[in-house]
Amino acid sequence: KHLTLQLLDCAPTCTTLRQEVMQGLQQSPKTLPSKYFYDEPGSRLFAQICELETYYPTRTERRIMQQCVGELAELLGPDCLLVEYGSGNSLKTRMLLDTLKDLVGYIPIDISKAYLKEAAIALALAYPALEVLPVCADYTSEFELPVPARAVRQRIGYFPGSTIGNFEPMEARRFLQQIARTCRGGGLLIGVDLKKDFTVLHHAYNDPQGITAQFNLNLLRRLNQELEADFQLAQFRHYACYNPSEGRIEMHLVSLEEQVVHIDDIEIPFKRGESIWTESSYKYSLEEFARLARAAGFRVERAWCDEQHLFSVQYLAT
Ligand code: AVJ
Repeated sequence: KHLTLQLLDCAPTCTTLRQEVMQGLQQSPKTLPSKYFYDEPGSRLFAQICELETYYPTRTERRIMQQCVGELAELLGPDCLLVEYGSGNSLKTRMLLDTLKDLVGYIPIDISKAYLKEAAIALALAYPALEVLPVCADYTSEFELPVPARAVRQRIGYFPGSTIGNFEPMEARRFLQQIARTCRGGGLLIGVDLKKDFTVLHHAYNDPQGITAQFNLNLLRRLNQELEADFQLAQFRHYACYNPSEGRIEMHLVSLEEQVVHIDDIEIPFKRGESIWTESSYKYSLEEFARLARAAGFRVERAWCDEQHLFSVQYLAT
């Protein structure tokens, strides 16, 4: 049986990528937006990270979801529209699709078009009664949500994986405010990684198989491919460490030599040991996150944790 899905395409253009990359690499310190990790190979590498023994967030979140999904279904009631920010392979989402009552539809939003298409088709085949309305977009930009055929009682945002940690706290608040506007009358189910022993954090971002390093370096490969840049991948090294005073993992690509990289006609000089800051991953205490959620116009209705308090899944009501 074959199936066609209408995909709403608001993907960032090559021009946007070029502008944001140029801007980041001409700053000091040099930065690149972490959302650009997720081209198709990047999304695949991220899915591999999620299966790593050292990467505790995914399996811990999955375990918490198993515990709380029944209670959540009672809390939310029927006829919800589920809107997922950064849906990736939608694997965790299946727990919600299996349990929420009379779901009106599912809107997976992702920045990687090819990966989104594949995931949305797999999902539509597995859930033939569900209306799946994929949107390819940078979800921090302005875009319209598609309207499902059936009437919606409330919109429920879904933002798992602690991707909220990739935002600077100020931007996190602004983004949560945007979701609160979109889901007014409903709420947001969000995964939030918690502050913990920094050696656990360190190993989660420095796996012995080097998958996280590949994921980080893939960004440079992508810029070579899409912007015809000339990064030599062997001249950069993955570096990740926990910054305890800022409460965040910082991920960098460190230049092993003094070198010059070209994009268009622009020369980007690197000193030996100079880094490109590619990602921050903020960790919150439950209190810190509750403050952030309230500042964004939500109230924490429920917060579920694993026994070791590694990770939390929270339902925020508008
Ligand atoms: C999915 C963005 C939350 O920060 O832990 C995994 C991404 N980066 N390993 C995270 C990531 C390096 C991940 N997020």
